[in-house]
Amino acid sequence: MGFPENFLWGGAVAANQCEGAYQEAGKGLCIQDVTPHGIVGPRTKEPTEDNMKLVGIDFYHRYKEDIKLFAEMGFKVFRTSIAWSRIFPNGDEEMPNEAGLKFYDDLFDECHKYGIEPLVTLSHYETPLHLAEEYDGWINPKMIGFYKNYVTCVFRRYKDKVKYWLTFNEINSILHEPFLSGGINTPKDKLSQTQLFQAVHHEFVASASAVKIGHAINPDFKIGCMVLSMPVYPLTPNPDDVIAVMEKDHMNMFFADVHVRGTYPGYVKRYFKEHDIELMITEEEREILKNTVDFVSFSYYMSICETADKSLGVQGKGNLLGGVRNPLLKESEWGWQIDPKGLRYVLNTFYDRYQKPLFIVENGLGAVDKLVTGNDGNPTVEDDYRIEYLRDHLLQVAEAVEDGVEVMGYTTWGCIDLVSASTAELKKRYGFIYVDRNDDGTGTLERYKKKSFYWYKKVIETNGESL
Ligand code: BGP
Repeated sequence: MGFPENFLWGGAVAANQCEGAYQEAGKGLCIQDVTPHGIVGPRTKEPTEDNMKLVGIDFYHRYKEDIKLFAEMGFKVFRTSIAWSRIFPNGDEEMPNEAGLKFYDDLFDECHKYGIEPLVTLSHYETPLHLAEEYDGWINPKMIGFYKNYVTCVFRRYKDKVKYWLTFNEINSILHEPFLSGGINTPKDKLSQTQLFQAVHHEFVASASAVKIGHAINPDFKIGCMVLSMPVYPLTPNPDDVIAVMEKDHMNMFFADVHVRGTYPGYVKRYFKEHDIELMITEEEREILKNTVDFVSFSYYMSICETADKSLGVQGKGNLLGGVRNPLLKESEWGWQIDPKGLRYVLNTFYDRYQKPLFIVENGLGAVDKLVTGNDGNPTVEDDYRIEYLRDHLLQVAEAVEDGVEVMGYTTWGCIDLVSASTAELKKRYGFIYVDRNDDGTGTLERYKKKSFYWYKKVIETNGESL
């Protein structure tokens, strides 16, 4: 049992959660810059000092040091995003901001210096604020044009530096977090289902357009979709629960289905009909959707249960999708239920359905870490819990490979500590590298290697043999 040769081992971050420098070199504000307390908290129009994302972990200034550490672990791939508002500060300009483009030139060069392949998310929960306020985000069809202008610009600029691209981070999360995921400024409770699915449709068209544009610029580009995966299990063997699972799953699979098959599936058409959802879809757009992705990527943190009988089961805190708690699983300190076998299940499900290469672009454990003094006298974290989490998941990836699933690579989420997307805290740490920064804004921003750093280095060195 083993991992394929050339397996892309690495780690993942997103610009808005690590870069900081939110106003530097001509950058415009993005929606995250005005979200002080995470997606569940209040929003303000002006950036506030208590928004951790404004400083992040200062990756913008320290990326050389960080990439050197990734290289020391042996990373083959590094997933990050381009902050759209560094390139087009308002999002609707014609001409890009050269200083923003230059930053990513330098960043990608630094990766290549160590033989690390960049994997770039084009839009990771960081829509330019102006597009949210002026156009109401992806509800507006004009967004397709702005996005096309942006992706054309970065595809051209980095055509020899970046090969792997993801069009939208966790595109299915728009149904649950329309502001964070879709830059939709209208409050969630005022949105109609038609508006929401129209926004989804605009993103589909934008994503398929990116595939078309990207392949025309460089036929070697590998462009994938990215979905939040969360297997759903029936809470009981009652067939009604099985059907409830199927329906919940449909709403999730719908997103990858359109990206891979290029058309709307029948079960969604039925859902639209039964919920009086009428979308504006042109013939031209139907044609564009046929530009399907080269691979499917996803995040995986947990599974959930579903039941038709709403009096049964307890709602879990969940990731963005919520769901009924599985009574058999343990959970993280944030209530995310830990289920390594669910990862094998997801990999098999996607592969059976699509027969496309798969890329696990997020997986990891958010935990409170305690800094101690290591044997060498340097600060470190004895994060055996993180090692156990990652090992258990990777063993299931190996099982899936044995099942015949084509897995391109694996990037752990938050390979260096960063600001949480859902809570905007830094105490929810995922990294192999500890960053000395606290939620009250104190800390030197120094980087320290955790125990898991050495563990992951060995895993990569042995291509998974040492697990
Ligand atoms: C995913 C997002 C990431 C990331 C991760 C962990 O939903 O794509 O941006 O942050 O989850 O979530 P959190 O930061 O809330 O712990």
